[in-house]
Amino acid sequence: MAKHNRTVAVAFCLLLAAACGRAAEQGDLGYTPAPENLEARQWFQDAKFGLFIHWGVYSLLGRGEWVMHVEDIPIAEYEKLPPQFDPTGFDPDEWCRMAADAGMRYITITSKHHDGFAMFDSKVSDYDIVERTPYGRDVLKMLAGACERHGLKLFFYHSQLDWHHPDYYPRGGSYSHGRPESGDWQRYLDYMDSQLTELCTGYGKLGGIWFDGMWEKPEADWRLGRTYRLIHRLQPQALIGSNHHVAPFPGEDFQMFEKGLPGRDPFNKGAGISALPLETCETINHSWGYDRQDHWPKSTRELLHYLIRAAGNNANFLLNVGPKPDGTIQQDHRKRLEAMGQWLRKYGDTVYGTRGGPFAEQSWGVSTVKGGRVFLHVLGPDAVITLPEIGRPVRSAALLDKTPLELRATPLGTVVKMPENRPDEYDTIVEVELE
Ligand code: H79
Repeated sequence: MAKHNRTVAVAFCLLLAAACGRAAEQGDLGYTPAPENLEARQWFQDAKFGLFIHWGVYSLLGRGEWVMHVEDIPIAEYEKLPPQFDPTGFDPDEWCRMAADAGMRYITITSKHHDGFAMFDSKVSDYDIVERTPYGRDVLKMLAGACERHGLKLFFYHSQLDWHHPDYYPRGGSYSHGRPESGDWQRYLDYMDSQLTELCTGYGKLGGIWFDGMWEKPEADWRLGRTYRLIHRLQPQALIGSNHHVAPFPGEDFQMFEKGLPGRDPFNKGAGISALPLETCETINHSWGYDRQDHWPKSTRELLHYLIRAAGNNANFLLNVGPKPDGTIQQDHRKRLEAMGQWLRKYGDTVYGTRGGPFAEQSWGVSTVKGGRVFLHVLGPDAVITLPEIGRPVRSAALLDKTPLELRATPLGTVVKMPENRPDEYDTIVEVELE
């Protein structure tokens, strides 16, 4: 008996040690989100729609934010860009008005992209907008003030990958033109933590931090636990997410997907779909940073359907614009955002504050649910739609103006007859009552 107990105790210790080892690797033992953080997660899930902004000195070239890597531009050449960056047309209130009119509830903007250039007044580096550009102003601070005035929350996109900092070493697979074959990784992480401290202390209450770039060195020690604890200590309500394409690590508060609905994004490395709030991001045209050759924006219909499908899949939609180097936003992109806002003013009730509905996505569209009300979003011209069996019979179905729709129970599920005249060109919304 004693021997058996010892065996059990040893086995338990081994298990515990293994579990601790795994958690220690990720640098965080038992993350418990603060009450403010849990509340912010609810807010985030209710908010549903945000504006993503990729803006930096790369915008000057108009060939996307990856131009330094794609054209293999030497650092000394790239450093000639900041002295040309003078966005005299930048009006943060105008950006916020545009976002709010589009029905967006938050903005996520690049504080630093892979090129390493800080779009804010950093004291731990001189490679920043205040010290290197003729404009000389902290655009993030200006935007933070405007967000406050327009009731929008502000998130910072921050690249962990850095093509400029000498201590970003060992490097990953991207840009390396003539960079030194040495560098102090821990010192780089200290630098990143210092910049994050600046971002978490000088810009008011943040919505969160949106990390990107650790996918380049998935095996490296990123000291995630330490960095995440720092952010959570300074800004308990700030939501941390990271675009690493794998399952969320402890300390993260939402899970994101790039260019695809949850689990269907092209970069997915078996990330699964976690119980955290979800967000998917996409561009209006084909580029994140300004691309002056890309005149092919997605249609309002396609963008609205993306938002609605995201909601039906229990996720937020973070839709990107890449402002021009002068700080203005392309007219054709603005027009689409305006149209989305018009639609949301009519039908937002079936999107904001909802969660993914009881019917999984079907060929006809998606469902959302809010306080027991179930909405079907029929996105195609289907004459009839079939609701799969979910163990709760469908009692009735009606358009939002209460026009009842005919139902028929079949072995495949409940068939709903769609009206001949559709009240809306993008989405026929049907409210169903379940038993
Ligand atoms: O910030 C945006 C992108 O810059 C970043 N994540 C989003 C949110 C991102 N990092 N990596 N990727 C996206 C995918 C990389 C695509 C690439 Fe390419 C293919 C890089 C080089 C070849 C596409 C084509 C981008 C530049 C050329």
